[in-house]
Amino acid sequence: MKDISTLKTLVNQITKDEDLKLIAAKVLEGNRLSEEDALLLFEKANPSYLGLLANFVRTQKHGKKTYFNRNFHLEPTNVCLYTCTFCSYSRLIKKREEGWEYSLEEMMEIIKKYDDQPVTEVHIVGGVLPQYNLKFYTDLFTSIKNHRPDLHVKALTPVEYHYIFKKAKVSYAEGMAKMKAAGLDSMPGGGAEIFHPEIRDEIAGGKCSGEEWLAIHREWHKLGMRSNATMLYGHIENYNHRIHHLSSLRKLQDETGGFQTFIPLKFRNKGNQMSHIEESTTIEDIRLYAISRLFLDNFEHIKAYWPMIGRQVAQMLLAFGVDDIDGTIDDTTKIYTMAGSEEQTPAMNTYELVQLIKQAGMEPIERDTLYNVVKEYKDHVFEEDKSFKGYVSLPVAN
Ligand code: V47
Ligand code: SF4
Repeated sequence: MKDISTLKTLVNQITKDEDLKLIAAKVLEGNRLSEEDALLLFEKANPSYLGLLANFVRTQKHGKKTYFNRNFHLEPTNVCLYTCTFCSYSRLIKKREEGWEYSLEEMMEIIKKYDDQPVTEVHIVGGVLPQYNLKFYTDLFTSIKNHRPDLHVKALTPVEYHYIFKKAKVSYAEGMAKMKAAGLDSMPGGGAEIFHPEIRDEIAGGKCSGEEWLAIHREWHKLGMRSNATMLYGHIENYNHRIHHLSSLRKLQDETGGFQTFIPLKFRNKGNQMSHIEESTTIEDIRLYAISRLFLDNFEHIKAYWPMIGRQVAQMLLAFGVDDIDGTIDDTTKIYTMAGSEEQTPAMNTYELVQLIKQAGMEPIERDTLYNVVKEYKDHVFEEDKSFKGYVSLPVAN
Protein backbone atom coordinates (compact mmCIF):
# COMPACT_ATOMS: atom_id res chain seq x y z
CA MET A 1 0.00 0.00 0.00
CA LYS A 2 1.20 3.49 -0.78
CA ASP A 3 2.23 5.57 2.24
CA ILE A 4 -0.10 8.23 3.56
CA SER A 5 1.84 11.25 2.29
CA THR A 6 1.86 9.75 -1.22
CA LEU A 7 -1.89 9.23 -0.98
CA LYS A 8 -2.36 12.84 0.20
CA THR A 9 -0.40 14.02 -2.83
CA LEU A 10 -2.57 11.90 -5.09
CA VAL A 11 -5.73 13.33 -3.50
CA ASN A 12 -4.43 16.85 -4.14
CA GLN A 13 -3.93 15.94 -7.79
CA ILE A 14 -7.40 14.45 -8.10
CA THR A 15 -9.32 17.27 -6.41
CA LYS A 16 -8.89 20.99 -5.81
CA ASP A 17 -11.92 21.07 -3.50
CA GLU A 18 -10.90 22.08 0.05
CA ASP A 19 -13.77 20.17 1.71
CA LEU A 20 -12.79 16.98 -0.05
CA LYS A 21 -9.14 17.45 0.89
CA LEU A 22 -10.10 17.74 4.56
CA ILE A 23 -12.30 14.65 4.35
CA ALA A 24 -9.49 12.71 2.68
CA ALA A 25 -7.13 13.71 5.49
CA LYS A 26 -9.64 12.40 8.04
CA VAL A 27 -9.86 9.05 6.26
CA LEU A 28 -6.11 8.70 5.83
CA GLU A 29 -5.53 9.56 9.50
CA GLY A 30 -8.17 7.06 10.65
CA ASN A 31 -10.71 9.61 11.90
CA ARG A 32 -14.45 9.09 11.67
CA LEU A 33 -16.47 10.93 9.03
CA SER A 34 -19.45 13.02 10.14
CA GLU A 35 -22.88 13.05 8.49
CA GLU A 36 -21.94 16.42 6.97
CA ASP A 37 -18.83 14.81 5.45
CA ALA A 38 -20.99 12.06 3.98
CA LEU A 39 -23.29 14.63 2.39
CA LEU A 40 -20.32 16.43 0.83
CA LEU A 41 -19.06 13.13 -0.54
CA PHE A 42 -22.43 12.31 -2.07
CA GLU A 43 -22.68 15.80 -3.56
CA LYS A 44 -19.16 16.32 -4.81
CA ALA A 45 -16.82 13.32 -4.82
CA ASN A 46 -15.88 11.64 -8.07
CA PRO A 47 -15.14 7.91 -8.43
CA SER A 48 -11.35 8.24 -8.66
CA TYR A 49 -11.18 10.18 -5.39
CA LEU A 50 -13.58 7.75 -3.70
CA GLY A 51 -11.82 4.70 -5.12
CA LEU A 52 -8.48 5.83 -3.79
CA LEU A 53 -9.84 6.32 -0.28
CA ALA A 54 -12.20 3.35 -0.15
CA ASN A 55 -9.45 1.07 -1.40
CA PHE A 56 -7.14 2.48 1.26
CA VAL A 57 -9.64 1.51 3.97
CA ARG A 58 -10.35 -1.86 2.38
CA THR A 59 -6.63 -2.65 2.13
CA GLN A 60 -6.03 -1.63 5.74
CA LYS A 61 -8.79 -3.96 6.90
CA HIS A 62 -8.35 -6.92 4.58
CA GLY A 63 -5.37 -6.49 2.27
CA LYS A 64 -6.33 -8.21 -0.98
CA LYS A 65 -8.53 -10.82 0.69
CA THR A 66 -11.91 -11.22 -0.97
CA TYR A 67 -14.51 -13.48 0.56
CA PHE A 68 -17.24 -15.69 -0.83
CA ASN A 69 -19.27 -18.57 0.57
CA ARG A 70 -21.24 -21.62 -0.51
CA ASN A 71 -24.82 -21.42 0.51
CA PHE A 72 -28.28 -22.13 -0.79
CA HIS A 73 -31.60 -20.40 -0.37
CA LEU A 74 -34.78 -21.81 1.05
CA GLU A 75 -37.89 -19.79 0.29
CA PRO A 76 -40.88 -20.93 2.38
CA THR A 77 -43.30 -18.86 0.30
CA ASN A 78 -43.32 -16.27 -2.44
CA VAL A 79 -46.67 -14.90 -1.29
CA CYS A 80 -46.70 -12.03 1.17
CA LEU A 81 -49.36 -10.10 2.99
CA TYR A 82 -47.38 -6.88 2.65
CA THR A 83 -47.31 -4.92 -0.58
CA CYS A 84 -43.97 -3.10 -0.76
CA THR A 85 -43.97 -1.03 -3.93
CA PHE A 86 -40.45 -2.16 -4.95
CA CYS A 87 -41.21 -5.86 -4.57
CA SER A 88 -41.15 -8.04 -7.69
CA TYR A 89 -41.28 -11.20 -5.67
CA SER A 90 -44.61 -11.50 -3.91
CA ARG A 91 -47.36 -13.31 -5.80
CA LEU A 92 -50.20 -12.02 -3.60
CA ILE A 93 -51.69 -9.71 -6.18
CA LYS A 94 -50.08 -10.46 -9.53
CA LYS A 95 -49.58 -13.97 -10.93
CA ARG A 96 -51.15 -15.63 -7.87
CA GLU A 97 -51.04 -18.96 -9.76
CA GLU A 98 -47.24 -18.87 -9.51
CA GLY A 99 -47.36 -18.71 -5.72
CA TRP A 100 -46.05 -21.48 -3.48
CA GLU A 101 -46.44 -22.08 0.26
CA TYR A 102 -44.27 -24.95 1.48
CA SER A 103 -45.03 -27.10 4.50
CA LEU A 104 -42.31 -27.97 6.99
CA GLU A 105 -41.99 -31.40 5.39
CA GLU A 106 -41.55 -29.89 1.92
CA MET A 107 -38.87 -27.56 3.22
CA MET A 108 -37.01 -30.44 4.84
CA GLU A 109 -37.10 -32.24 1.49
CA ILE A 110 -35.35 -29.22 -0.07
CA ILE A 111 -32.78 -29.16 2.74
CA LYS A 112 -32.06 -32.85 2.20
CA LYS A 113 -31.31 -32.30 -1.48
CA TYR A 114 -28.09 -30.60 -0.38
CA ASP A 115 -27.03 -33.43 1.95
CA ASP A 116 -24.04 -34.48 -0.11
CA GLN A 117 -22.99 -30.94 -1.06
CA PRO A 118 -20.27 -28.92 0.69
CA VAL A 119 -22.53 -26.00 1.56
CA THR A 120 -22.01 -24.27 4.89
CA GLU A 121 -25.16 -22.14 5.11
CA VAL A 122 -28.87 -22.12 4.35
CA HIS A 123 -30.32 -18.63 3.86
CA ILE A 124 -34.06 -18.71 4.59
CA VAL A 125 -36.02 -15.82 3.12
CA GLY A 126 -39.52 -15.33 1.77
CA GLY A 127 -42.85 -13.61 2.24
CA VAL A 128 -44.88 -13.10 5.39
CA LEU A 129 -48.00 -15.26 5.89
CA PRO A 130 -50.13 -15.95 8.99
CA GLN A 131 -49.60 -19.73 8.98
CA TYR A 132 -45.86 -19.22 9.35
CA ASN A 133 -46.02 -18.37 13.03
CA LEU A 134 -43.49 -18.50 15.82
CA LYS A 135 -43.94 -22.23 16.40
CA PHE A 136 -43.67 -23.01 12.72
CA TYR A 137 -40.28 -21.33 12.47
CA THR A 138 -38.88 -22.73 15.72
CA ASP A 139 -39.93 -26.22 14.52
CA LEU A 140 -38.27 -25.58 11.16
CA PHE A 141 -34.98 -24.40 12.66
CA THR A 142 -34.90 -27.32 15.09
CA SER A 143 -35.65 -29.83 12.32
CA ILE A 144 -32.82 -28.46 10.19
CA LYS A 145 -30.39 -28.58 13.10
CA ASN A 146 -31.44 -32.12 14.04
CA HIS A 147 -30.92 -33.21 10.47
CA ARG A 148 -27.63 -31.38 9.79
CA PRO A 149 -26.14 -29.74 12.89
CA ASP A 150 -23.21 -28.15 11.05
CA LEU A 151 -25.42 -26.26 8.56
CA HIS A 152 -25.52 -22.59 9.56
CA VAL A 153 -29.11 -21.31 9.65
CA LYS A 154 -29.22 -17.68 8.52
CA ALA A 155 -32.90 -16.91 8.53
CA LEU A 156 -35.69 -14.36 8.29
CA THR A 157 -35.56 -10.66 9.02
CA PRO A 158 -37.17 -8.28 11.51
CA VAL A 159 -40.08 -8.10 9.06
CA GLU A 160 -41.10 -11.67 9.91
CA TYR A 161 -39.90 -11.52 13.53
CA HIS A 162 -41.86 -8.36 14.32
CA TYR A 163 -44.98 -9.95 12.80
CA ILE A 164 -44.74 -13.34 14.55
CA PHE A 165 -43.69 -11.95 17.94
CA LYS A 166 -46.60 -9.53 17.94
CA LYS A 167 -49.03 -12.35 17.14
CA ALA A 168 -47.49 -14.60 19.80
CA LYS A 169 -47.51 -11.69 22.30
CA VAL A 170 -43.83 -12.05 23.17
CA SER A 171 -41.27 -9.25 23.46
CA TYR A 172 -38.43 -8.94 20.94
CA ALA A 173 -35.98 -10.13 23.62
CA GLU A 174 -38.04 -13.22 24.46
CA GLY A 175 -38.75 -13.97 20.83
CA MET A 176 -35.14 -13.78 19.69
CA ALA A 177 -34.07 -15.96 22.64
CA LYS A 178 -36.61 -18.58 21.49
CA MET A 179 -35.19 -18.43 17.96
CA LYS A 180 -31.66 -18.90 19.25
CA ALA A 181 -32.73 -21.86 21.37
CA ALA A 182 -34.45 -23.41 18.34
CA GLY A 183 -31.29 -23.25 16.21
CA LEU A 184 -31.15 -19.87 14.50
CA ASP A 185 -27.48 -19.01 13.96
CA SER A 186 -27.61 -15.56 12.36
CA MET A 187 -29.89 -13.01 10.72
CA PRO A 188 -29.50 -11.80 7.13
CA GLY A 189 -29.64 -8.10 6.36
CA GLY A 190 -32.96 -7.86 4.52
CA GLY A 191 -36.04 -5.81 5.31
CA ALA A 192 -34.03 -2.68 6.07
CA GLU A 193 -34.94 -0.81 2.85
CA ILE A 194 -34.68 2.86 3.90
CA PHE A 195 -35.26 3.48 7.60
CA HIS A 196 -36.42 7.08 7.32
CA PRO A 197 -40.25 7.17 7.70
CA GLU A 198 -40.59 9.74 4.87
CA ILE A 199 -39.51 7.01 2.46
CA ARG A 200 -40.35 3.83 4.35
CA ASP A 201 -44.02 4.78 4.67
CA GLU A 202 -44.16 5.29 0.91
CA ILE A 203 -42.42 2.09 -0.22
CA ALA A 204 -42.81 -0.41 2.60
CA GLY A 205 -45.80 0.81 4.56
CA GLY A 206 -47.27 -1.65 7.05
CA LYS A 207 -44.20 -3.70 7.77
CA CYS A 208 -41.91 -3.06 10.73
CA SER A 209 -40.53 0.47 11.07
CA GLY A 210 -36.87 1.38 10.85
CA GLU A 211 -36.74 1.70 14.65
CA GLU A 212 -38.29 -1.75 15.04
CA TRP A 213 -35.84 -3.25 12.54
CA LEU A 214 -32.95 -1.85 14.56
CA ALA A 215 -34.50 -2.91 17.90
CA ILE A 216 -34.76 -6.56 16.79
CA HIS A 217 -31.13 -6.61 15.62
CA ARG A 218 -30.15 -5.01 18.96
CA GLU A 219 -31.83 -7.83 20.92
CA TRP A 220 -30.22 -10.44 18.70
CA HIS A 221 -26.78 -8.90 19.18
CA LYS A 222 -27.33 -8.76 22.93
CA LEU A 223 -27.57 -12.55 22.84
CA GLY A 224 -24.01 -12.58 21.46
CA MET A 225 -25.23 -13.30 17.93
CA ARG A 226 -24.33 -11.79 14.57
CA SER A 227 -26.32 -10.33 11.68
CA ASN A 228 -26.00 -8.36 8.44
CA ALA A 229 -27.49 -5.06 7.29
CA THR A 230 -28.69 -3.81 3.91
CA MET A 231 -29.96 -0.60 2.33
CA LEU A 232 -32.21 -0.54 -0.72
CA TYR A 233 -31.04 2.54 -2.63
CA GLY A 234 -31.62 4.26 -5.94
CA HIS A 235 -35.38 4.86 -5.97
CA ILE A 236 -37.17 7.79 -4.31
CA GLU A 237 -34.74 8.43 -1.47
CA ASN A 238 -32.35 11.38 -1.39
CA TYR A 239 -28.82 11.63 -0.01
CA ASN A 240 -30.05 12.67 3.44
CA HIS A 241 -32.23 9.57 3.71
CA ARG A 242 -29.23 7.40 2.83
CA ILE A 243 -27.09 9.15 5.41
CA HIS A 244 -29.78 8.77 8.08
CA HIS A 245 -29.86 5.03 7.28
CA LEU A 246 -26.08 4.58 7.36
CA SER A 247 -25.80 6.65 10.51
CA SER A 248 -28.48 4.58 12.29
CA LEU A 249 -26.54 1.42 11.45
CA ARG A 250 -23.25 2.91 12.58
CA LYS A 251 -24.78 3.97 15.92
CA LEU A 252 -26.19 0.52 16.61
CA GLN A 253 -22.88 -1.05 15.63
CA ASP A 254 -21.08 1.23 18.12
CA GLU A 255 -23.46 -0.05 20.77
CA THR A 256 -23.42 -3.79 20.02
CA GLY A 257 -20.70 -4.66 17.49
CA GLY A 258 -23.00 -7.39 16.19
CA PHE A 259 -23.11 -6.55 12.47
CA GLN A 260 -20.75 -8.40 10.20
CA THR A 261 -21.47 -7.04 6.75
CA PHE A 262 -23.18 -4.14 5.05
CA ILE A 263 -24.80 -4.93 1.69
CA PRO A 264 -26.02 -2.03 -0.46
CA LEU A 265 -28.89 -3.26 -2.68
CA LYS A 266 -29.43 -1.38 -5.91
CA PHE A 267 -33.14 -0.92 -6.67
CA ARG A 268 -34.08 -2.93 -9.79
CA ASN A 269 -37.19 -1.73 -11.54
CA LYS A 270 -38.68 -4.70 -13.42
CA GLY A 271 -42.02 -6.21 -12.46
CA ASN A 272 -42.93 -3.97 -9.56
CA GLN A 273 -45.01 -0.90 -8.77
CA MET A 274 -41.97 1.37 -9.13
CA SER A 275 -41.08 0.36 -12.68
CA HIS A 276 -41.45 3.97 -13.81
CA ILE A 277 -38.42 4.95 -11.71
CA GLU A 278 -35.13 4.85 -13.57
CA GLU A 279 -32.42 2.69 -12.08
CA SER A 280 -29.28 4.32 -10.71
CA THR A 281 -26.25 4.55 -12.99
CA THR A 282 -23.17 2.42 -12.45
CA ILE A 283 -21.22 5.53 -11.49
CA GLU A 284 -23.77 6.30 -8.78
CA ASP A 285 -23.55 2.65 -7.61
CA ILE A 286 -19.77 2.82 -7.35
CA ARG A 287 -19.96 6.09 -5.43
CA LEU A 288 -22.52 4.66 -3.00
CA TYR A 289 -20.43 1.55 -2.26
CA ALA A 290 -17.28 3.59 -1.72
CA ILE A 291 -19.01 6.14 0.53
CA SER A 292 -20.49 3.27 2.56
CA ARG A 293 -16.99 1.85 3.05
CA LEU A 294 -15.73 5.24 4.21
CA PHE A 295 -18.64 6.11 6.49
CA LEU A 296 -19.19 2.70 8.12
CA ASP A 297 -15.81 2.60 9.82
CA ASN A 298 -17.04 0.07 12.39
CA PHE A 299 -18.28 -2.51 9.83
CA GLU A 300 -15.71 -5.16 8.96
CA HIS A 301 -17.15 -6.10 5.58
CA ILE A 302 -18.89 -4.52 2.60
CA LYS A 303 -20.59 -7.03 0.32
CA ALA A 304 -21.54 -6.69 -3.33
CA TYR A 305 -24.34 -9.17 -3.94
CA TRP A 306 -23.37 -10.02 -7.51
CA PRO A 307 -26.65 -11.60 -8.69
CA MET A 308 -28.28 -8.21 -8.11
CA ILE A 309 -25.54 -5.77 -9.06
CA GLY A 310 -24.14 -7.89 -11.91
CA ARG A 311 -20.92 -9.84 -11.92
CA GLN A 312 -18.88 -7.27 -13.84
CA VAL A 313 -19.87 -4.38 -11.60
CA ALA A 314 -19.25 -6.60 -8.56
CA GLN A 315 -15.75 -7.29 -9.89
CA MET A 316 -15.09 -3.59 -10.35
CA LEU A 317 -16.40 -2.80 -6.86
CA LEU A 318 -13.53 -4.82 -5.38
CA ALA A 319 -11.46 -1.68 -6.08
CA PHE A 320 -14.06 0.54 -4.36
CA GLY A 321 -14.18 -0.86 -0.84
CA VAL A 322 -15.92 -4.21 -1.37
CA ASP A 323 -14.27 -7.31 0.14
CA ASP A 324 -17.07 -9.88 -0.17
CA ILE A 325 -19.11 -11.03 -3.14
CA ASP A 326 -21.49 -13.47 -1.50
CA GLY A 327 -21.79 -16.94 -2.93
CA THR A 328 -21.61 -19.36 -5.77
CA ILE A 329 -24.88 -20.19 -7.46
CA ASP A 330 -26.39 -23.27 -8.96
CA ASP A 331 -30.12 -23.12 -8.36
CA THR A 332 -31.36 -21.38 -11.49
CA THR A 333 -35.00 -22.31 -11.16
CA LYS A 334 -36.68 -19.39 -9.48
CA ILE A 335 -36.59 -15.72 -8.93
CA TYR A 336 -33.29 -14.24 -9.95
CA THR A 337 -34.25 -12.06 -12.80
CA MET A 338 -37.65 -11.13 -11.48
CA ALA A 339 -36.67 -7.61 -10.51
CA GLY A 340 -34.51 -7.18 -13.58
CA SER A 341 -31.04 -7.96 -12.32
CA GLU A 342 -28.82 -8.12 -15.36
CA GLU A 343 -27.64 -11.69 -14.94
CA GLN A 344 -29.00 -13.85 -17.77
CA THR A 345 -28.00 -17.05 -16.04
CA PRO A 346 -27.40 -16.21 -12.44
CA ALA A 347 -25.11 -19.17 -11.95
CA MET A 348 -21.44 -18.87 -11.25
CA ASN A 349 -19.49 -21.89 -10.16
CA THR A 350 -16.57 -21.78 -7.78
CA TYR A 351 -14.04 -21.77 -10.60
CA GLU A 352 -15.67 -18.76 -12.28
CA LEU A 353 -16.03 -16.90 -9.00
CA VAL A 354 -12.39 -17.48 -8.09
CA GLN A 355 -11.31 -16.32 -11.56
CA LEU A 356 -13.43 -13.20 -11.27
CA ILE A 357 -11.74 -12.29 -7.98
CA LYS A 358 -8.25 -13.11 -9.25
CA GLN A 359 -8.72 -11.05 -12.42
CA ALA A 360 -9.35 -8.04 -10.15
CA GLY A 361 -5.94 -8.64 -8.56
CA MET A 362 -7.44 -9.95 -5.33
CA GLU A 363 -7.08 -13.14 -3.29
CA PRO A 364 -10.19 -15.36 -3.13
CA ILE A 365 -11.10 -16.89 0.20
CA GLU A 366 -14.02 -19.21 0.78
CA ARG A 367 -15.52 -18.40 4.17
CA ASP A 368 -18.30 -19.67 6.36
CA THR A 369 -21.07 -17.33 7.52
CA LEU A 370 -19.01 -16.01 10.43
CA TYR A 371 -15.99 -15.33 8.19
CA ASN A 372 -13.95 -18.32 9.36
CA VAL A 373 -11.71 -19.37 6.49
CA VAL A 374 -12.90 -22.55 4.77
CA LYS A 375 -10.34 -22.52 1.97
CA GLU A 376 -7.81 -20.11 0.46
CA TYR A 377 -7.78 -20.12 -3.35
CA LYS A 378 -4.77 -17.87 -3.93
CA ASP A 379 -2.55 -20.70 -5.16
CA HIS A 380 -5.23 -23.28 -5.89
CA VAL A 381 -5.12 -25.05 -9.26
CA PHE A 382 -8.56 -26.04 -10.51
CA GLU A 383 -8.07 -29.36 -12.25
CA GLU A 384 -10.34 -31.55 -10.18
CA ASP A 385 -13.44 -29.43 -9.61
CA LYS A 386 -13.68 -27.08 -12.56
CA SER A 387 -17.18 -28.27 -13.31
CA PHE A 388 -18.37 -27.97 -9.73
CA LYS A 389 -21.39 -25.75 -9.28
CA GLY A 390 -22.09 -23.90 -6.07
CA TYR A 391 -25.49 -22.90 -4.83
CA VAL A 392 -27.40 -19.79 -4.14
CA SER A 393 -30.55 -18.20 -5.35
CA LEU A 394 -31.54 -14.58 -5.26
CA PRO A 395 -33.69 -13.56 -2.30
CA VAL A 396 -35.58 -10.42 -3.09
CA ALA A 397 -38.18 -10.78 -0.39
CA ASN A 398 -38.14 -8.89 2.89
O1 V47 B 1 -35.02 -6.58 1.86
C1 V47 B 1 -36.48 -6.40 -2.89
C2 V47 B 1 -34.34 -6.21 -1.59
C3 V47 B 1 -33.79 -7.64 0.07
C4 V47 B 1 -35.89 -5.44 -4.73
O2 V47 B 1 -27.65 -10.78 4.53
C5 V47 B 1 -34.77 -5.52 -3.89
O3 V47 B 1 -26.25 -11.97 3.40
C6 V47 B 1 -33.50 -4.46 -5.46
O4 V47 B 1 -31.52 -8.78 2.10
N1 V47 B 1 -34.53 -4.33 -6.32
C7 V47 B 1 -33.63 -9.12 0.41
N2 V47 B 1 -33.58 -5.05 -4.25
C8 V47 B 1 -32.26 -9.63 0.03
C9 V47 B 1 -31.27 -9.48 1.14
C10 V47 B 1 -29.97 -10.18 1.07
C11 V47 B 1 -29.51 -10.66 -0.12
C12 V47 B 1 -28.28 -11.33 -0.14
C13 V47 B 1 -27.56 -11.52 0.99
C14 V47 B 1 -28.06 -11.05 2.20
C15 V47 B 1 -27.28 -11.28 3.46
C16 V47 B 1 -29.26 -10.36 2.25
O5 V47 B 1 -33.87 -7.51 -1.33
C17 V47 B 1 -35.05 -6.97 0.53
C18 V47 B 1 -35.09 -5.76 -0.34
O6 V47 B 1 -34.38 -4.71 0.23
N3 V47 B 1 -35.18 -6.10 -2.77
N4 V47 B 1 -36.93 -6.01 -4.10
C19 V47 B 1 -35.74 -4.80 -6.00
N5 V47 B 1 -36.76 -4.65 -6.83
FE1 SF4 C 1 -43.34 -8.94 1.35
FE2 SF4 C 1 -40.73 -8.64 1.53
FE3 SF4 C 1 -41.97 -8.31 -0.86
FE4 SF4 C 1 -42.30 -6.50 1.10
S1 SF4 C 1 -40.35 -6.99 0.07
S2 SF4 C 1 -43.93 -7.42 -0.17
S3 SF4 C 1 -42.25 -7.79 2.95
S4 SF4 C 1 -41.82 -10.22 0.30
